[in-house]
Amino acid sequence: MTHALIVIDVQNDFCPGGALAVAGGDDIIHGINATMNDFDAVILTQDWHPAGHSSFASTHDADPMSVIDMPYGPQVLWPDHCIQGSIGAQFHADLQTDRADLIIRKGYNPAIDSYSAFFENDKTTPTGLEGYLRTRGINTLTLVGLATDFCVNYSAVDATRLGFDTTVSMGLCRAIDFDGSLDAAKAGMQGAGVTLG
Ligand code: VGL
Ligand code: ZN
Repeated sequence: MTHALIVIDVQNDFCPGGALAVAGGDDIIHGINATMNDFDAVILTQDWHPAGHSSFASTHDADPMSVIDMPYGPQVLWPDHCIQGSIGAQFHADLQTDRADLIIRKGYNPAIDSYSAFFENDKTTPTGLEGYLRTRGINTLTLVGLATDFCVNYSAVDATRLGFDTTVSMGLCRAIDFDGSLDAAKAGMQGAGVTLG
C-alpha cells in the first residue's frame, strides 16, 4: 500500500477573514501539519481562478450563493475568491507546504469550475492528478481540508470512482454547509464508498 495525504484548498480565502471564509477553516491546520509524516506522499491542491471566472456571482451580475445553469449542469455562484496571484489564493501561512511533493492547481479554466482535484465540473476534463498518483504507485488516499461539502466531497467521490481506496478524515475538514450541503455531501460520499474517518 502506498498512501498519500491530499490537502484540499487550505488557502487564505477559505479561512476566517477570507473572501469565502469557512467557519473554523484555520482550526484544522496544525492537525494537518502533524499528520503529514504519516504518509508516503503529500499533495496540496490550490483553487486558482482567473479574474472574471464563470463561477463568480460578479461575472453574472447575480447574488452570491445563487445557482445558474451552465452547459455542464447547475453551478453555485460564489463571491470572487482565490484569484490567481492574490493573497487570498495563497496557502494559509501556518500550513506546512515544504513537505508537499506536488501542488495541483484547479479552476483555471475561465468557463468551467473545478471542485474536484481530479476532474473539472464537466466531470470529464482531467486535472492530471490521476496519472500522477498511478505512475507513483499510490493506491490509497486520505483527504483533508476545505471545504468538506464542496472540494473535499467532489474529490473523494471521484477518487473512489477511479478505484482509489479513499478516506476523508472529517476532523481535519471544515464545511461551508449551505442549504443542506454538508448532509448531502456526507450521504453522497458514503453512497459512493468513501470511508468517513
Ligand atoms: C471551493 C467553492 C468554490 C472549495 C472552491 O474549496 O470547497 N468551494 N471554490
Ligand atoms: Zn473556487
